[in-house]
Amino acid sequence: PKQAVKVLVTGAAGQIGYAIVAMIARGQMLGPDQPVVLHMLDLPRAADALNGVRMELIDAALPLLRGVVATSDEAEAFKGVNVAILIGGWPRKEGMKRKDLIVKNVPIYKSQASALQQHAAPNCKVLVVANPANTNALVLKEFAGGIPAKNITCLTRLDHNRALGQVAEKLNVPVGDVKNAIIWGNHSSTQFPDASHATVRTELGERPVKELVADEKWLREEFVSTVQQRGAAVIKARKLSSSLSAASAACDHIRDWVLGTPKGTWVSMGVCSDGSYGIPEGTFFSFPVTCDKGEWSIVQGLQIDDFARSKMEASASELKEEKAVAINIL
Ligand code: NAX
Repeated sequence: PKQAVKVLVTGAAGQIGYAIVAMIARGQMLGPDQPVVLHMLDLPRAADALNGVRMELIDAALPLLRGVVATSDEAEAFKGVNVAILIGGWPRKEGMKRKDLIVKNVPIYKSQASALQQHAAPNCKVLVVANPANTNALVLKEFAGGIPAKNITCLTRLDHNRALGQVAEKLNVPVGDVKNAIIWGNHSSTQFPDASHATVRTELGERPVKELVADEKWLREEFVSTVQQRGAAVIKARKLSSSLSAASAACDHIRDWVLGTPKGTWVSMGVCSDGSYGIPEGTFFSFPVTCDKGEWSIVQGLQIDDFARSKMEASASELKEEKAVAINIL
């Protein structure tokens, strides 16, 4: 029998937290035969709600779930964890600028970096979901010295999945037949959703989305803006931000990282740049990656035209500005 993996979810009393803990305990993140122990962290003011989530997890009688820790103590929450999904943070309120969001969240991520370094398993894999996700990941890297930079990532898989979904809707094909979209850059409205390398499985083999859509304007304009603005559209419709899709994407991200991407398929992950595609080293940027044996690597050699280049540069320069704001307050 496999040993249980300890998975930390921060902000576990929140919306995404509520959706993701059940997914993890049902094997959607680490596989259907992998037992887990859930560590859930939230603020003291959410302690009652968190305890309610703990009770529901027990009541769901989930066979893979081998234990639940519900706490507002960072040290206890991070103790020995192998996977950390960091969702907790200061939420964006109406009228709040991106800069204010950075100012509120950077100190939280500095504190969590030291908890991570002191208490987590040394090979812990970290996924930052909380916004500003890329900059929070950068802060973690800077302040969690003991954890290798390659173990720290941020979530752009939701944007990636949204891109696959838009192509599937446009072509009226099952989303499972669409692959190799790319999200480049920041998890923000400057991200560049790129379908120029994506393909669809057809009876005649794999065909480029570019050819099947045959509408350059849709691919460069409507597709890009729909994916960029999808989060806002969900808020408008639901009066709440994306949560089930965010939780599902976080499971996809960790599952592919740990268990590997299928041959010929890549996914988007926010990772620390090694200078690939001219993106400054050390920037947390979303790239196409493949994963094998628990390690991601950036897909190399894709053609980047002037249109793509300018979009990637705009997102990289926004990340540079976010970094400057973060450094200023640290
Ligand atoms: P909620 O406000 O429902 O939940 C956040 C939870 O975090 C709350 O329970 C709060 O008490 C807790 N929290 C706050 N500070 C904490 C701390 N220092 N330690 C532990 N817990 C803390 O937000 P929710 O809708 O679940 O969204 C969570 C985060 O995900 C937000 O930052 C949001 O912007 C971000 N998102 C990121 C996405 C991505 O693709 N990267 C998409 C979805 C989502 O918008």
